[in-house]
Amino acid sequence: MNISTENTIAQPVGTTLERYIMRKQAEFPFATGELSQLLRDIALAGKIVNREVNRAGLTSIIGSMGQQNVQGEAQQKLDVEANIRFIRALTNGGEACAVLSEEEDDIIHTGNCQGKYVVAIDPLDGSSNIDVNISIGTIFSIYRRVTPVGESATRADFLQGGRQQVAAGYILYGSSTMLVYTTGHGVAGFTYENSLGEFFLSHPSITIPTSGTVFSCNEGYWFDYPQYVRDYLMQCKREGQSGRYVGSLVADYHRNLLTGGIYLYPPTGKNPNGKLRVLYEAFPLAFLIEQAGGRAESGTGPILDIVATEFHQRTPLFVGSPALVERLLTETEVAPKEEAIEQNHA
Ligand code: AHM
Ligand code: MG
Repeated sequence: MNISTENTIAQPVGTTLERYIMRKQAEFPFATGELSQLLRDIALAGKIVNREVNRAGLTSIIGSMGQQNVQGEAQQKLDVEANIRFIRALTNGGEACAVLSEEEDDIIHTGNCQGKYVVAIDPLDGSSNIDVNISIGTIFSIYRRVTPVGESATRADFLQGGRQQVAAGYILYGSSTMLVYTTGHGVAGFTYENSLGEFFLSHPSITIPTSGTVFSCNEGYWFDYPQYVRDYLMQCKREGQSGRYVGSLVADYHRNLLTGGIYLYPPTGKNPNGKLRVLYEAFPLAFLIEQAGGRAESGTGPILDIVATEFHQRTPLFVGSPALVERLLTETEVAPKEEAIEQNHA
């Protein structure tokens, strides 16, 4: 039987995440496989969280924990479970010496002092959408540690600056579950096949369209937005562009990545530094977007140029198609130079 007959009778299932990671690792002669293992650990925890997200309505997992996380936000039960799942996978995997999570005040030492990497993670982003069956996500960022292997990780391992990331990605728990990641050589996307329990390569080389007709922001804060943001949005509306806002960063970001668009979380009166966190929301998404040909800015400079000084530091975020971000920054009276924002940039 020739290959084409074979393929007609039994269609190939495609490239698994596992095989893709191995292939990529083989392209780098000095790769030791540790980063590959880390990505596998994250994918494994993602599969488990995906299972819980899918069953959420049937189990007693939806609803609030009745407590707040370190940032004063109400914790959902799934927030807490996802946090446990990712930390456990990274601990058991052995490659990460420490983890910074949105759900924890301080870094978590995994006990793997020989591990060369640290991971910053938002285990379940879009908490307010958990109970209403709307897409949510996981966002992660990986650094090579700067402290000596064999010792305990310190703050310095996490506060290295956005351009020091060695890998970053997200998992979108949506109508399909997808894992999208970069190691600094382009962006690849994988779709989860439930019946086989595997992620398969579905988007081999993601590039964001140069421009687009979608703007994504919470317009409820309109009167609290800086004038340059309002001017930009007015321009979008005059042109008949579409407003699309799920309120889950990963979902809004993913749509704009594939179709072109801009996501805005500007500084507001309530949150003068924006709402989104530098280390496990803005940095990984900025790394991915630059790898996909897009831009991510804070209003005072590229997101990746920020050098964070606090684990849970926030930043305004304007991310998406390069022409749209450029337009926001150049065609409007850009960014009053609020001190608070400026402090973010070294
Ligand atoms: P979370 O990390 O507590 O879930 O908050 C982050 C979320 C993002 O997913 C989303 O883009 C944003 O907060 C929505 O905020 P708002 O409700 O202010 O529009
Ligand atoms: Mg979040």
